[in-house]
Amino acid sequence: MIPEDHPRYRSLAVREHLARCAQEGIVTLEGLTAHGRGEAFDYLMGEETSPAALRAEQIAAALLLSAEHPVISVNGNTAALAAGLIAGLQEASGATVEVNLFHRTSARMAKITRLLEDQGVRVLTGVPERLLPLSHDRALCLRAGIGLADVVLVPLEDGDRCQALCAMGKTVITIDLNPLSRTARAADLTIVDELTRAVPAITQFCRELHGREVTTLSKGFDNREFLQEAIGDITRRLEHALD
Ligand code: PTJ
Repeated sequence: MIPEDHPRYRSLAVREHLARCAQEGIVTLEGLTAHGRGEAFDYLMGEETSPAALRAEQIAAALLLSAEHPVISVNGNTAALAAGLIAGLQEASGATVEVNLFHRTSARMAKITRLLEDQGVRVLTGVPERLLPLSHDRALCLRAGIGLADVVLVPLEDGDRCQALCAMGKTVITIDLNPLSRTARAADLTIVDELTRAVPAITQFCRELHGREVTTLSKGFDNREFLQEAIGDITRRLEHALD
């Protein structure tokens, strides 16, 4: 039992929740280590949304709203941390939600789909095909989902799928606390923010943005600037860590 007055209560409660999700087979053990890496970068970012991340979240909303076939790709960690938040984003953006796993088994696919549906997400299902040139199972996706997508949101992603999706001409948005990751550098737009802060912010922008704002925001941004600002934020925090 974690006492609510513990200074790291939220972090410990999330870990406990993810450990339970791992026992249930929703999150993998590898997913727990991926979460630890994310936590470390979040610590370095001050565990808050930076102005640059907020701008990226606004652009992400514009990209989703201006897409013909927006898709949100959900893995085990994303479902465990943010199933209800994904429902809100789906409702606000009109995006299709597809489950896509690195450690893919039919049991995990079914459990994650059920968790999402229980939280109100409409999950696209069907017969998966190997539509991406990858040797692992992230290649498996649905023709009417990721196959058709022009804009794909891939939170907590692996670099090679991100590159493969970009090479197919899709606009790829990622949420990744590590601004140095291959995914962060390969994506068209990287939101360097924690998943459960980023998703509600994108949802809110989807509700607020209209017409010309959507068109203007979805053009003419430079992902390197967002990465540079995140690296600058981390560097400044480290320089003043012991002040
Ligand atoms: O459920 P599966 O089988 O599809 O597997 C999912 C994981 C996450 C295990 C898989 O995609 C993976 O191994 O991912 P990586 O390559 O570790 O990349 C995950 C990235 O997400 C890392 O750069 C982490 O820093 C980052 N990250 C982890 N937790 C969060 C995060 N970024 C934002 N918010 C988080 N909560």
